[in-house]
Amino acid sequence: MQAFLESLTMTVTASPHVSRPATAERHRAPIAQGDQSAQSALGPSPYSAATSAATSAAISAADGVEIRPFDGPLGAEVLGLDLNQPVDDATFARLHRAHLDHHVLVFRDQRISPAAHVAFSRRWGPLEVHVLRNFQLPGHPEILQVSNVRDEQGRPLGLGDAGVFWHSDLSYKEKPSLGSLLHAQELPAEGGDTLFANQHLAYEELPQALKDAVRGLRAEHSYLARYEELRARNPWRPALTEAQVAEVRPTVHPVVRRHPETGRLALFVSEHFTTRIVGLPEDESRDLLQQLFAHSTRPSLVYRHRWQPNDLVFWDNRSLMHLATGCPEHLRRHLHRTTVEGDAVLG
Ligand SMILES: O=C(O)CCC(=O)C(=O)O
Repeated sequence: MQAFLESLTMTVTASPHVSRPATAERHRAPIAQGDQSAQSALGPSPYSAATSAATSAAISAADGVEIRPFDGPLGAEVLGLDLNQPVDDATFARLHRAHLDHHVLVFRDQRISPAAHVAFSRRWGPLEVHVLRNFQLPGHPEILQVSNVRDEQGRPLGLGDAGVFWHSDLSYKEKPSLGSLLHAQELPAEGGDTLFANQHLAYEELPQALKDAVRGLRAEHSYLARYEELRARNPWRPALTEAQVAEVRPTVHPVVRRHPETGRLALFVSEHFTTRIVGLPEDESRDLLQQLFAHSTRPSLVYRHRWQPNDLVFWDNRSLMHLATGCPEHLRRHLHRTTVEGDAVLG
């Protein structure tokens, strides 16, 4: 294993991609193809970036919804959809296909209520309730407030330091999350971007020897891995009760996971929650994880989301890791997150 670690060379060259939509013309496909894409969305399909990007970008005359892939390693924006209205099955199938192909969907200009956010999120599966109950949106236990805003008594409304380390949501659970939907409520004038890194590409771009070496490995994930470190930085983070600790017991997952819908392989370790590689001596485990963490967040794999008012961003936790870049402390940033339940991780 040591030899593999030494042979892994990392090149950090390109800067993260920002949200430049590819031109609609470049990706536009005939309407009939869009309909076929909708119909084929429910079956497992081998991944094909070129064809699926083209089909999911088709503009359907029926719904007027446009899906524009970004010119980068992941992501697409969705225009012309009002999530206050129910999404019909054909449009939903297109969104589903696009989500599998691009891993992040940015729904622009969604002036929706928390109830509409929850209702749309439920279309993708049952919703999780976060272990830190005190940061729920009152009346909506499925919404976690990601916020640095304080109430009149000075108490934080939400988890102000969510996502300061790269992670995939709820990877510490036996069944980690399928995806998360984050809705902008109040944005800072400066900073506050979110980065997303494509873990399929991270796996595919590993040197072959390392790819083979990590394929059968398993790693432990723990919610507690860096909890005390975060609490030392941010004393407003509550101490966990015994019941909360019991809710987030460490779990073990394959280091390389198979996406349950596309079958595509992805790296599945993160600096936030992964504590060790099972069965390796401590120093080898630490070295290998450090190499994988660095490799999996190389700028060429990353899309930088610069938030616009009322964006609703839906990402696939089975394909990506993400990171909150933070904003100056005196600026307010407030978002609502729902988290869709996923499946046990396949190796
Ligand atoms: O606030 C953000 O930009 C991301 C928050 C995050 O990482 C999370 O909710 O898991």
